[in-house]
Amino acid sequence: MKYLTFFFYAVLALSKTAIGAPNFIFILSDDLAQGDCGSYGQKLIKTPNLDRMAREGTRYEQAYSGTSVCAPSRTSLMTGLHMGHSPIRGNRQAQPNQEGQKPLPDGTFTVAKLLKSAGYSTAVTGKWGMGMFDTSGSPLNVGFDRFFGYNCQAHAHSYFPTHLYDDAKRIDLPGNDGNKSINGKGEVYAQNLIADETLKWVREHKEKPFFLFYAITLPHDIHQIDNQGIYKNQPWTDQQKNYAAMVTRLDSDVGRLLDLLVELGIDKNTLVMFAGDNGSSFSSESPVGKLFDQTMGGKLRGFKRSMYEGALRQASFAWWPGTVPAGRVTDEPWAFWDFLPTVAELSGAKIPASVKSDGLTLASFLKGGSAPKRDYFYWELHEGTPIQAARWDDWKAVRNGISKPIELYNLKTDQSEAKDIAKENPELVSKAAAIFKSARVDDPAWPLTEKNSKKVKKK
Ligand SMILES: [Ca+2]
Repeated sequence: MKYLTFFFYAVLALSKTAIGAPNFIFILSDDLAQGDCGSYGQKLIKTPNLDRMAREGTRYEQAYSGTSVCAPSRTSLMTGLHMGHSPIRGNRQAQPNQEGQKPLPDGTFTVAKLLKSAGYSTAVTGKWGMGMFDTSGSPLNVGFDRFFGYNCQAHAHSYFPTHLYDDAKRIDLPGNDGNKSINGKGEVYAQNLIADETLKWVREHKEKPFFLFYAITLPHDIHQIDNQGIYKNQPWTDQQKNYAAMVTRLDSDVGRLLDLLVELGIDKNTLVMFAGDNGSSFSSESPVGKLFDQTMGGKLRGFKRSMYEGALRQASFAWWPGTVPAGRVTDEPWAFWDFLPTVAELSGAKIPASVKSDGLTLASFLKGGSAPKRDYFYWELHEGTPIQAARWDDWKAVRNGISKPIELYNLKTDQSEAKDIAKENPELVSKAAAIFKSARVDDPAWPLTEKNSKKVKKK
């Protein structure tokens, strides 16, 4: 009888999910530069586990984020929408001096909802930034069963915060000062706790399909670390040492998760994707950007909050032993809004007919095939004057404000976007202008005018 009961529940558990449906983990790092990782050429900062992902999996030279700051980039990843259709197109506090960003609107469809509908367990750990718990954008209202970490981006500026959230419940960390300067200190380094809770959740959910969105805040500003580790005695500033130690901690926490998947025997049934959420927060001339050569010798132009490749191209890997080819490096492009249709295909979960994703499935590309063909990629960003970018084939167009001229670059011959060839190519500029118009729907919250300009703090 006992066995019959077990069998009954086992069948019930499997009935909503296809047998053998893979687990999905998306690890998102915050403000990591492509050039911070060893497999992209970094010499001073050690990233052995990300290097392992590249060696045992596939490394992407042209993986594009949703846009070039946190909240909208994450929105694109979660919703399958590019910035022309995204409900969030810039970082914005919901209320001044309160925790939480402008929330995802009621009814927003997400990767978590999709997979939950197919019987997956779902969790997000780390930093959210798409709505506090009492709003429509709460992670617990958009398809996640489990939350642990920071809800608010501003709160996440402290790595020794006075509190975190366990689901929607505030947990106090009384030994921490919550100081948002490099001098912050305390008893609990938030990422250590977040990493432990993340691994615990995976361990508890190993038996049936799960989706984990692991949004690690490192190495985002403010640059605080509990231990400078192997960089302690380097002749660098504390900010440089802390930054390097944060990238290496991010790396070792990725390693802990990969090791756990192997230990639990679920590595061959788990797709792990890794990417930064936007480019470096440092210019190439800043002490951190320069010391660590984040632009890889000037290979990529621009950083966070711009529309150039250094802001949009991320360090990115896919790891799924036996399914994703080992050691492959590809420069075929893809973007965050492809993640939703990709997991739909790989899991067999059905996207409702009313939901239109801007993305294309990467299922075959991940397994060694070619990237899907598309008409264009589109980005915009509302931080001060709204800015736009588009890419089709090897052409890249950037407009740094509605009244600014459209710049045009050929990424094949000019990856660093050094030579604006708009004047010589009026027909391509016209094409870019048409994309800048047709790729987007107007949203009163994100008007494409220069009137809502405000000064944005630059590092
Ligand atoms: Ca970020």
